Amino acid sequence: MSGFKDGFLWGGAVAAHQLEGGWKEGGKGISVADVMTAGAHGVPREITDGVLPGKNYPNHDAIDFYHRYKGDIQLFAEMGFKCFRTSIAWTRIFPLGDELEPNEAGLQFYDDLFDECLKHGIEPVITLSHFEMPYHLVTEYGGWRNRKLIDFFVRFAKVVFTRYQHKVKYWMTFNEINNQANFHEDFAPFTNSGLKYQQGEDREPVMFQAAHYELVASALAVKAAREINRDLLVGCMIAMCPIYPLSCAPNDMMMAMNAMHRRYWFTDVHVRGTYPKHLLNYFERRGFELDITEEDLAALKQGCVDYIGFSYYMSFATKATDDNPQLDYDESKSLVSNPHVKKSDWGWQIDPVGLRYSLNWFWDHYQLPLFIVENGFGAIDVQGSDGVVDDQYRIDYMSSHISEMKKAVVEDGVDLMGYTPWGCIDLVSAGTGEMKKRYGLIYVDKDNEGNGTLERSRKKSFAWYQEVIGSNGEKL
Ligand code: P53
Repeated sequence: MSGFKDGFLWGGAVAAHQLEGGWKEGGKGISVADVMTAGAHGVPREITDGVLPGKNYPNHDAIDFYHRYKGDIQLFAEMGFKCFRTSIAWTRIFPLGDELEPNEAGLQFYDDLFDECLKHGIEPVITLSHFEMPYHLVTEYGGWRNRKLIDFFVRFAKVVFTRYQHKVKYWMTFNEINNQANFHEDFAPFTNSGLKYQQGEDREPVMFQAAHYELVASALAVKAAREINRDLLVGCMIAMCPIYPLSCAPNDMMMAMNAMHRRYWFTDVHVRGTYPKHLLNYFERRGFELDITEEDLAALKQGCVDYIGFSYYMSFATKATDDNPQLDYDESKSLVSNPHVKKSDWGWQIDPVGLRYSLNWFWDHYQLPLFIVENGFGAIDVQGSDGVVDDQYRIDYMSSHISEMKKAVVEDGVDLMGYTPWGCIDLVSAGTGEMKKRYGLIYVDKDNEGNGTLERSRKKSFAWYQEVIGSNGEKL
């Protein structure tokens, strides 16, 4: 017996902006992903002021899933997917974000998409906000620094919960809400929260304020889901990169603990509906005056999530330094290379054991069902003379991670709902905007410059994953 429960949700994961394309079709509005150019490893994506002529915006056309989804879902079904995680592009439903009425053409698109999944016995698993909020909410309201965003988000959530309640059971509110712990760079604040910082602005309290409004919005959405239909399950979504101490020096250990506090407090609020005291004390020490009302605190308590969805790609390491006596964590400065693990071509540390550790960490802290909603290996794939990508490295990555995940379930007793590897079909990288950083089990013929036939083909990993699912995780 493999230890994975009956009905274990094997599948794959994507996000609307990274594969759909059709950026102006069906009345869709411009999202934050539509104003980001292509970058590369070490070259950040440029966030432009609106859509400018002559720039390369890879998300505009992506892999044209908007028109090709039927064929793609057919391929997922062939692999045996039990579920498919994608997001609803907020801008298809509310093109500007602040309208009172939704856009019917957008709603119809997702009706058709979910029907197509269900026809093949594939359960949709849906993220509400995955790096694709309406750009209008950035220019008119300053993104999530504005309390008004709570109402706009909750309206969006209620519309889609109501519309799809009989087609979609599993939901998540904000994708990788904790990426913005890395607030010194521009990418995470913008993709998470539509934040653009002024020159010289103190970024940290702005991030905490935006995150607070999101957590309140998330809680209100959870509450609304329960009122609409008791059967809906709503989770949070956390980017889990466990942070190890570089050594067993006591201060390195404390540094790692503080780093975990500063990156994962979001989960405490989602799960327990209260702020951890260490964070409130930190706000006080730093003199941050945040707009957190009694009403907000009551809302947080009423909207605790049903499960914890998380991504896992890599682990981090940190150490104490003399210039940081308080052992404060600053993600842009505090991370060090771990000499015990290898790295991908994009510098992501490959650590399958870290997945078992992460599963146990979440389970020990929260005792809520867990769902691995992203995991995978971004690599440069080359088609062989027969047209097939021999991606043994991806099989090795996934198989070693699934094997650790199995230990967490069978030996450690963690309650795991499912596993949906990221980018099950090649798509646009979020971090770099490249096509070249591929995760798929299905190859898509398109390059960084946008050339290619968009034809789909099965990689070696396709048949491998089909066997994994077919054997419920026995054959790795
Ligand atoms: P890309 C950073 C760290 C961990 C996960 O990432 C991250 C990021 C942001 O880049 O993002 C998630 O495409 C995210 C997906 C994304 C995937 O990981 O940069 O939820 O949208 O595509 C992989 O290689």
